[in-house]
Amino acid sequence: MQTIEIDAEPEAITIELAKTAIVIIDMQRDFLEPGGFGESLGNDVALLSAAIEPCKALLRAARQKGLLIIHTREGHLPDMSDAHKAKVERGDPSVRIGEMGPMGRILIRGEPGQDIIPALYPQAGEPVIDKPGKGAFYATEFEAILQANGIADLIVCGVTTEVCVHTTIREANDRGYRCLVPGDCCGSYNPEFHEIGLRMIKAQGGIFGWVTDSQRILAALA
Ligand code: TIU
Repeated sequence: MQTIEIDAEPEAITIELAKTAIVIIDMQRDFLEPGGFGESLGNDVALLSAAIEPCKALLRAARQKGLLIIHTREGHLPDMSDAHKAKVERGDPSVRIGEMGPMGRILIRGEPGQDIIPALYPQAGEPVIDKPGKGAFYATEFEAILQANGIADLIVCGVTTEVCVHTTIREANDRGYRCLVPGDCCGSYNPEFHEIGLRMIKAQGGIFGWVTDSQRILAALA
């Protein structure tokens, strides 16, 4: 079983490849492209695009090594029975969850906007978790898949750093999974939240996990 050490903060972390999954959180058109959910909330979606190439490079290396790769998508059933009123009605978005936008109904499963961006599209056999919440564990089969595959550690990428990435890491941390976060594979509509979000993960001796970057993971995988 191959074990590698990855340079990270607050300290290097040693992982077994067979027990590690790459988790790509919500790299969806609804968050990264104009006309989707992210823009409806008043955000500049271009701020997330810097994470695409680092994620792509990491996915390529992980596929070569045979690591388990899991993708998530935030979104709701077409009848919205899994969308809490509090989530749908909050704020003053230009288009609400479930309403029609240029990429179909906002954040609804099966609509073009809810799907993953072409550059990071899942390959056949890679699990895709549709989640109604911010975290990947809530109301999904995510943990069952991790357990069935003997996964102990997660390399967590995606968007947005302080929202769905953070929630997933916090949920994972409470369940005993170690999380390693390559900061350049994540992104936020608010660069300050991105930076502070990463600092929060690795503070206090790695209270939620470890922070690194794609280059350091690629070097360890080479
Ligand atoms: N708005 C925002 O920053 N994020 C979300 O609503 N969902 C995710 O982070 N995926």
